[in-house]
Amino acid sequence: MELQALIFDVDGTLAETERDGHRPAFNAAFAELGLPWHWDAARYAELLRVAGGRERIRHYARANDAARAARGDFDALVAALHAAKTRHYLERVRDLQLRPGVGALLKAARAAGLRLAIATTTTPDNVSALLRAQLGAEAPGWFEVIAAGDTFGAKKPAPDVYLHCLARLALPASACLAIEDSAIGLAAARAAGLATLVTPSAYCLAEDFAGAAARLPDLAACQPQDLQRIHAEHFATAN
Ligand code: XBP
Ligand code: MG
Repeated sequence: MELQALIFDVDGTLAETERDGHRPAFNAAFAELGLPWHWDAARYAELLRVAGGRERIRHYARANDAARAARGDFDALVAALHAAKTRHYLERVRDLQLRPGVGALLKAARAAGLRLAIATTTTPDNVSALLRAQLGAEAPGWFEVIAAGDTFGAKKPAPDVYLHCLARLALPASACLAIEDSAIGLAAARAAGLATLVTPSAYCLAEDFAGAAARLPDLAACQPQDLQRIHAEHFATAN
């Protein structure tokens, strides 16, 4: 089937948000709330296997600060940390830069008549703030579907957010191409039946991307026709 829509991941795919936004924001929140926690780059790369900020905090605390995680006020602490983290992230969003080729590809895809969607596990406000800050106030409107956060079922690597996008687009997976940066993102897209182009982000370079339709260092010089070729070759090989 002909390629009709692109479904973009956000964190790590549109920009190096994990390295330049989320990790510093988590650490700022830990400091603000007086916790003796700090996530360095190596630790954070491991923690990225757990999607979602609240889930990541819980996972880390259970493994590294079990006494605190067992306290009755732990849920309230996670909520307060995540709210502080989101505030710190939003303060940084203007300083983030899109990865090479992202802005040009979005514009070229629109001009070529491809439909656009977003499938991400991050907080919805983070997505619209990034799009507005880096692409202009009208940019969120370029996407027919922005599926973000935890309202669509299980987070990546579960396929739920992609299945939601496909349902809202009213397209079969075979008419779409997902663009991801991480192994859990690839797993989510593949579980939804999508051909997936991977452009690994800084913390995901060593991950296993078996099953990807293609792997590129970034989207620089990537044109809609390149995506059409990747999509067609994937389904030609799969059938
Ligand atoms: C990546 C993530 C996100 C962010 C944190 O999402 O795992 O959880 O690291 O975001 P994706 P929140 O690659 O799907 O865009 O703190 O807002 O949950
Ligand atoms: Mg990602």
